[in-house]
Amino acid sequence: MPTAIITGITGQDGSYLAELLLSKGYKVVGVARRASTQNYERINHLLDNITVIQGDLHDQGSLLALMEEHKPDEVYNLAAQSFVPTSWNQPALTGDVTAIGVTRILEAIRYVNPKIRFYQASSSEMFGKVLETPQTERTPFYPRSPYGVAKVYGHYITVNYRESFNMFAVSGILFNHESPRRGIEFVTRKISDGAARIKLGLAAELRLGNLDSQRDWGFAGDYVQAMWQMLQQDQPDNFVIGTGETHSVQEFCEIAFGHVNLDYKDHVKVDEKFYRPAEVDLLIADASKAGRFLGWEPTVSFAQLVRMMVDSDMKRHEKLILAEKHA
Ligand code: NDP
Ligand code: GDR
Repeated sequence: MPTAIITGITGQDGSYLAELLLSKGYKVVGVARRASTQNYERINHLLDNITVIQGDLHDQGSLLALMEEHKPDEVYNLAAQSFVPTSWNQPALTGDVTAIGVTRILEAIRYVNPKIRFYQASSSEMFGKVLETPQTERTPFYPRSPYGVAKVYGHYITVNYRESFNMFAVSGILFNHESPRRGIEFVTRKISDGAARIKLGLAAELRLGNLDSQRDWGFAGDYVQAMWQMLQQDQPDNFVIGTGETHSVQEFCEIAFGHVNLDYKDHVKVDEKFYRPAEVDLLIADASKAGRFLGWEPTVSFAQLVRMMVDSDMKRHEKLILAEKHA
């Protein structure tokens, strides 16, 4: 039975990847940082089948101990300070976790067993102010936030350990991927949750920032499949993963509100508070290399994704309302 370590197990992707690896017969060890209150909402349903260990990307010793104790075959580094706006408020912390944290894991692997296969969660935010459209593995980077800058470091240190120490270290350059488990502050989930709350009379308006930015949005469940496939190749490499379609935040609003028979124009208010110091205007992936080498392709369309998220938030709020009534 192969063993996989997943950092960021409590996050959106961690939970989907754990489900996938369990279905493939892996022993799954998740790394979670210590908090005064446990935040295992996304993995509660998996706790009987996975091992969760305390560890932190700030702490080299905890990562070394992890590799020594669990002797993984594969390590997926999904942990990061991943919210772009926070990276302007906490740029040094973002650099320490999202950039240097990658080096700490690579060092732990190198010292304990350099044969361990390593996946780094790189990001389309590295393309930032894009120098080419669509973006491929060869498009130069131009990050626009401390988060994007940190991810560029994480990407290159992964490539560097591959080239310096002959390690099986891959960088998956994933475009935005969403799901009902997406963190509530990211724009897609903020909209699906907002539309549901407004529909159910729990809120009157939804305040958003730039409605014109365009993203290549896919379903997280599809994207964790690509992560696993990258580690099953004969050679370590970099792969772009995305749908090849781009849509604006406004289009997301139109479909989300339309799905519950509302017009977003009646409820969405633009609030400059949510504008960013430097914006990424347009991202669109050319994932043809992943298609050729991994046989990967997305299975959920943009409209299906939006409706899936709104349906899930409607159900969640309806349940909460019912529970309150019976309390
Ligand atoms: P989330 O923000 O949902 O999850 C991030 C995870 O990292 C959480 O489990 C968080 O723990 C953990 N974490 C944060 N800081 C530390 C730390 N110091 N030590 C250990 N763990 C830590 O992100 P996603 O699941 O959406 O994304 C997974 C990875 O993929 C991230 O690296 C992200 O940057 C990257 N990525 C995401 C994309 C997307 O569209 N979702 C696209 C491209 C890349 P806690 O729960 O305690 O906060
Ligand atoms: P992003 O995701 O920055 O692309 O990073 P996010 O959903 O935060 O923003 C997408 C776009 O929507 C615009 N926007 C708003 N964003 C938020 N969060 N809140 C708002 O109210 C709002 N209004 C408009 C933003 O300006 C932006 O243009 C995500 C993260 O998961 C990263 O970790 C990951 O690497 C990239 O996707 C790929």
